[in-house]
Amino acid sequence: MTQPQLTIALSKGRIFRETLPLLAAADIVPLDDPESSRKLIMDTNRPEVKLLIVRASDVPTYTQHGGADLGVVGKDVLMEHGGEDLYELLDLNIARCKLMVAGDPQMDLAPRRRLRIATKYVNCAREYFANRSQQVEIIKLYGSMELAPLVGLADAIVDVVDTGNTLRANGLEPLLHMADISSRLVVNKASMKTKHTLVKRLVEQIATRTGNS
Ligand code: PRT
Ligand code: MG
Repeated sequence: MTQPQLTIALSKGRIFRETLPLLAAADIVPLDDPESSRKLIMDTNRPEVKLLIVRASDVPTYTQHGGADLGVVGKDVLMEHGGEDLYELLDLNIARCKLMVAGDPQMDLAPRRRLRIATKYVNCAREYFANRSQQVEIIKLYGSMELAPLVGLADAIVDVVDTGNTLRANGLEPLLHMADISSRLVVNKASMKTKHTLVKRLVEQIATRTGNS
């Protein structure tokens, strides 16, 4: 009998790098390096396990529709996506950062003020400011958010912050803490049923490295 395949979607860069030791705990070692290879489907030492290299923001979409069984994705991306048809299996405790409102340190953020917020996290921003009962106009951007307040496109931004160096280099400061972020292992609901044994074993093995076991 042939074993079912298990596919895991993840993005290259920091998530790939920080996921490697966790996969190794499950005896999964990629046979290529996504930084040098152009392959989008990567073989591993385990013939039944493949890694799919996708944009960070596409991981929930691939996984939700069964393009991948599992995904490794930042909680920021997951919250923004909504996570329909996905189960969150594990907090992997990697690629940690914070989702913040940032802007000029002199900025008046009082809830009575109507703000223009530039962000790629449109849904997260809308929900956060609604909970503060603050009126906002959201301007969707795909990158270089820090530029928006500098040229008067927005009063403030919503973005993930690690060291804060990128903000400071542009004269901005983190102002309001929205959420602590780390990457999560997600599974599509159908795969959870049909590949339960494989998924369960993988989760147990990875959990020994994440402090979840
Ligand atoms: O780059 P691309 O547009 O393809 O996608 P992406 O930016 O979403 O992917 P990637 O690999 O950059 O980030 C993947 C995940 O890593 C995010 O979804 C977060 O969960 C997590 N993460 C952790 C971060 C950071 N730390 C981080 N610092 N994601 C982005 N950043 C950015 C930050 O916004 C700033 O522009 O990195 C820059 C440096 O941060 P500072 O604060 O250290 O200066
Ligand atoms: Mg990036």
